[in-house]
Amino acid sequence: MSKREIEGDWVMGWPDRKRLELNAGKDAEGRVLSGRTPILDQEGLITPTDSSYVVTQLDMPEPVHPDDWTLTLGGEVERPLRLSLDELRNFPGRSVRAVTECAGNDEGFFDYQARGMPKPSRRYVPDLSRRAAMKADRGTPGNEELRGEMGNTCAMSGGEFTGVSLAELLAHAGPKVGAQWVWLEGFDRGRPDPAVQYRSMGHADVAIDDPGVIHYDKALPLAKALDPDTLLAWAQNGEWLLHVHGAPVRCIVPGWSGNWWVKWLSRIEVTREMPPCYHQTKYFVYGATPDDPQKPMLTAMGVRCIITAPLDEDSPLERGTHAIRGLAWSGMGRIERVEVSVDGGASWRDAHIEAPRERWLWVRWSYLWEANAPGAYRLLARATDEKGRVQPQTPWNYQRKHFDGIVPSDVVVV
Ligand SMILES: Nc1nc2c(c(=O)[nH]1)N[C@H]1C(S)=C(S)[C@@H](COP(=O)(O)O)O[C@H]1N2
Ligand SMILES: [Mo]
Repeated sequence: MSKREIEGDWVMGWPDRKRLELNAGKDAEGRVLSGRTPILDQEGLITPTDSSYVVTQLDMPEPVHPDDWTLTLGGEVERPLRLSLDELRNFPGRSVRAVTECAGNDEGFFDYQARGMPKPSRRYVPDLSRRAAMKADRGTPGNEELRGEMGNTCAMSGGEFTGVSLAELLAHAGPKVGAQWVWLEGFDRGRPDPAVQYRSMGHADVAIDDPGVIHYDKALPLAKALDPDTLLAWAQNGEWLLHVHGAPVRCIVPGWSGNWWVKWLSRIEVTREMPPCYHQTKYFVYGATPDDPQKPMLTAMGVRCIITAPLDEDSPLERGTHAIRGLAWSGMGRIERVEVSVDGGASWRDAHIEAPRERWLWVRWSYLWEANAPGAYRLLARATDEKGRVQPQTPWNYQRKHFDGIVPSDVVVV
């Protein structure tokens, strides 16, 4: 071993580089209630499970032993099902690699672009333990407090999920003519915390709905439920699903924001009409203002492209060659193109996209920049997906969901 020790962690008894670390919010017993991915430190495409972000809208449920778990599938079907985990695992399996992204991820960048607020940084994430404590005492934050609140960021991770296609189960059960929705329910319960919605609005001076104590539920339109990549998964990254990620079984809905990926799944019901799920009709909706009569539910994400280096805080940069690097992904499939501008958008060049380019996973991209003249530079990156969509796709909305704008890196070369 060389005399110089690596500054980092000890792994398997040897000095090693620092491992990724989840930024976590914990309860008094040290149990994780929420977490954010250290995305700037991630190498490769798959986020290690321990560093994958964690979001829970209601109360974290008690774990259910896999042998005691059952899934029911009923409603508008010819043959209702009741399955144990072993029975579910006997259906033809499938693995999908996909990005999970919370609908409210990067919400602070909306304020930066639309309202001239300071630019957030993915290096600094909110104090999640403070938020967990706030959630526990159900306090409603005041407007002042919310203005000082840092927006949600780093609520995104890439993973490989293993399970069965929901379509296989539905085919077995036989949806009746007229069936339109597949209603998915988790066994977690709780009363939605008003602070969560106030934070996503950035102010607390409007009345919001209180549905009381509910199960977390979502109803997928039949077409998305029948997409073969929509899974019921029991494994993530080669291991059984962790409790915080919805064990024993959760839903995987590639391309659609995290709120569709129902965790702790226990009940499926096929219906003709959309059931009035709170997290589908009141929260996780678009709309220009809180009283906008048009509040469509969120579905597919827009087109995302983020610069991971260099960031504003890496400035000043030495003159010379710099790799501009980042990640790009889309809610509607494969990334076909990434372009970079080093002159604030006056001209664009193609970046190199690293293989593989999977349909639902992000891609890594890079561009070698010859920064030979001192000065201030505005670096931009934008992506195009297989549907020809270029970012941004999602306009400002009052809960600041699905941000997919182009965020510059402003750097100085000396
Ligand atoms: N049962 C249940 N499923 C849920 C939630 C929840 O509160 N309860 N939160 C949703 C939200 S808003 C997100 S962003 C994702 C987060 O998944 P993760 O914690 O595995 O990253 O789970 C979704 N599935
Ligand atoms: Mo979310």
